[in-house]
Amino acid sequence: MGIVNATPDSFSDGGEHSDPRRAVEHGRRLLDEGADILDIGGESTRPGAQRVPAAVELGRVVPVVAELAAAGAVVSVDTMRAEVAQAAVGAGASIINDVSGGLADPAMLETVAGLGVGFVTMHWPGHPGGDPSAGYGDVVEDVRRDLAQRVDAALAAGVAADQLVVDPGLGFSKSADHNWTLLRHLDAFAELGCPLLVGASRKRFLGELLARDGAPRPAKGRDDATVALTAILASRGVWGVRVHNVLAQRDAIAVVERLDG
Ligand code: PMM
Repeated sequence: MGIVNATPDSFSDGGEHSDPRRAVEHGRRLLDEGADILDIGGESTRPGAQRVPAAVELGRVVPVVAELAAAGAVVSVDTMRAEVAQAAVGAGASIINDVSGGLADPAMLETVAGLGVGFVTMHWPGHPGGDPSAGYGDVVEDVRRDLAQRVDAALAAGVAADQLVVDPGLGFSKSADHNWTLLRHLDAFAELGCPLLVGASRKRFLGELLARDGAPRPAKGRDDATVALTAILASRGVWGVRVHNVLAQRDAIAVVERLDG
């Protein structure tokens, strides 16, 4: 899943693709590099980001979805708003990727169910309207339990079981240690019975791992570490990785597929 951030303030590539034309160009490049899905977002979720009005998010996302879907891409839209999900699917999107797992907008699950599209339910206790100070006992068990509840809520709202994907939400209300613990225990999520998506690309915990003299490695210097993780995740049977640099991940996945046969 290649990331197309149509926002001026995302943490690793914010601003580069905020003009819809440039976001479309970027999406086409990721398709050429072998992306199976393009994930288009019009609202940054980085720590401290302000929410943007729905009209602004719609204006950023819909034209980019329309062009990339018309170009043959499978398009996912990274949104917490039912209204944006509806318009994006009208423009050709076939997956809604909601970092709040349907909690930020009470209309989201019913909307997705009615649209009959895929739904990525991500774990984020500090979502807008959630508890930003939520702590963990056992992070793996807590995330597994919360995701199980989100899956149950989606099914109860009428989302088809085969349309659901779960994501542990690395970095969302989680420390670097939490992220590493979750990555070490991804098998705990298998019992949810849904494909697993993981978004580690260029995240801060990789910058902290690669820090020099106490200074985290800047976001664009984190791609090699992202590729290393992608290879491991692919060999553990993860369904998808949400990444900025598609070509390098594709190469890693080709190696794993050839080796594991
Ligand atoms: N991470 C970000 C945004 N959306 N969606 C899913 N499903 N999983 C993630 O880990 C995730 C996400 C933040 O990263 P970005 O600002 O580079 O898009």
